[in-house]
Amino acid sequence: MVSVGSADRYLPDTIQQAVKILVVGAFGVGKTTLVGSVSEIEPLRTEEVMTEASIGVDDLAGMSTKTTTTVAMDFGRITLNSRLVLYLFGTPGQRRFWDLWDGLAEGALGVLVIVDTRRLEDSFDVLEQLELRGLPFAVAINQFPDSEVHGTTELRGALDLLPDTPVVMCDARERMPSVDALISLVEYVSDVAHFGAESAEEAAS
Ligand SMILES: Nc1nc2c(ncn2[C@@H]2O[C@H](COP(=O)(O)OP(=O)(O)O)[C@@H](O)[C@H]2O)c(=O)[nH]1
Ligand SMILES: [Mg+2]
Repeated sequence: MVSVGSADRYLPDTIQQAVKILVVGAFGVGKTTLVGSVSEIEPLRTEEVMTEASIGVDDLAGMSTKTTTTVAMDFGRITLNSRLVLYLFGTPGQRRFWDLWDGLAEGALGVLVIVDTRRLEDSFDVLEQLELRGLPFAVAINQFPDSEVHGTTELRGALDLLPDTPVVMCDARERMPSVDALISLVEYVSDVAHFGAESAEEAAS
């Protein structure tokens, strides 16, 4: 018998597809937060207190309380519906980690890019890299309390996105909007690759 406490850790027998999703974005946009919000297993984190060396490299402006930076990645899992499970790999967006992406992107279905509109320009490099690498992505705008509210049309323009790239508003601290962002990505990639995804209603349960 499976004990109550461990029930979440086991996948239902009905699961037919396990897919890998990368969660990327500039420093401090909320990658670790989002993976933590949605993961049904205790997320694995490799955070390290910032060293003197990375201070000044990782821009701390506006983030006085952030004292850790992701040095490798976050890992989490979410069962989207009875047949589909996502494995999430939160991957640092800083330039010095781009070589890591090659290995991590292998076999990935798609990428969720988290963007902080207070520092929009920090996301340009990440988006450009994804385009160069031909990785399909959706954009999740992580709304912080002091973020100005922008419409998706305006953001699309500012980020120079293709018309079919999904853009979703999100609060990385909240499970449902974060799950919705992942569903948008899966649906988008399904359309592109005729991947057998399920409807958002089933996934939201
Ligand atoms: N207010 C607010 N704070 C957030 C949100 N997402 C992340 N944070 C905070 O912003 C900081 C950076 O988030 P983190 O997930 O570590 O960013 P990462 O570098 O992309 O992994 C942390 O202190 C979070 O608690 C959000 O949606 N709203
Ligand atoms: Mg992080």
